[in-house]
Amino acid sequence: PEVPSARPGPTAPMLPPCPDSPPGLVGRLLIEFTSPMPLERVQRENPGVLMGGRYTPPDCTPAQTVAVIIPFRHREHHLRYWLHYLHPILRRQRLRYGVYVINQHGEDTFNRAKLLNVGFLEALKEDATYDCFIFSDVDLVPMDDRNLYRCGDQPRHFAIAMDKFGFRLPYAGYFGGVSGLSKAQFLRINGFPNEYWGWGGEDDDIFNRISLTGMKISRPDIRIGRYRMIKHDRDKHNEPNPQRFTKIQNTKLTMKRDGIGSVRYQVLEVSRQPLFTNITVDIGRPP
Ligand code: UD2
Ligand code: MN
Repeated sequence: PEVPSARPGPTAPMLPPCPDSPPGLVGRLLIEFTSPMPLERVQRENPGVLMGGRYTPPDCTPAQTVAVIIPFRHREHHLRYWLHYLHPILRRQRLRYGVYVINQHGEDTFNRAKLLNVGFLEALKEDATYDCFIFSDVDLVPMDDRNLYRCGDQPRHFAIAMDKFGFRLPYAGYFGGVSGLSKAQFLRINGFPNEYWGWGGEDDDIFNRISLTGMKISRPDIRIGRYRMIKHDRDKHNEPNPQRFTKIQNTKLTMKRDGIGSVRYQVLEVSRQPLFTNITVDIGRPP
């Protein structure tokens, strides 16, 4: 009988695995936030990005599928810079990825970590093959494209040398800004806390969860993990959370009941934009 040809057809191309070190990275990048950044320009400059902010390398098969999750409210002009800088970087890194902006509805107190939990669940509803989750502030842009937005065998902290901290790690247990966990690592720590309303502490709670489950943080070289943060004032309705100092003492007790297994929210809108998927969500308000 006729043996079906193993030759790759136009519908199912057989591409080689993407290389561990992608060729064509440029290294140190010039990042500035002064020139205006219209979305139309960003769209024009990223024709390979599909609706919803999805991308798949044309020339190789990536080992992972990466969901980039951004906690968000009222930061449209930061998002335009983020999209402008990050899409070309992620493309050069040969990632298969999607960008999810998790937009907190209403004007109640902001809750970054809860939004990130929502992002994890909603991204998986969009595409069940996501196996790596990168959680990024909207105002942070890497200054070096060798800082690969991938997951590894330990949770990864990417934003280790920020301009606002003099390009140093502010303290050993710092896990803020941009971090990445595989699906399995995220589930192992019961996701992130839902009960940190307002600014601060949630990143330290996540660090505690990782340590308490016996995992170790992996970080890039300090020369590569450099970031610029777009200068900003503290937002309205994201005042420093006065409970944060006591809460981070109790992660061991709270992480079992408070996390991805207990997150309650209501999705109000999912809209696929040219460069990202916007998910507007009602996450409630502090008790
Ligand atoms: C630091 C950490 C951040 C987080 C936060 C405490 C750095 C670079 N980042 O950020 O990861 O731990 O402290 O909660 O150290 N956001 C909005 N709208 C708002 C408020 C916040 O979109 O009204 C989002 C946005 O993605 C922002 C992020 O939340 O980048 C963190 O808030 P921030 O930028 O005000 O806090 P910052 O810079 O002190
Ligand atoms: Mn910030």
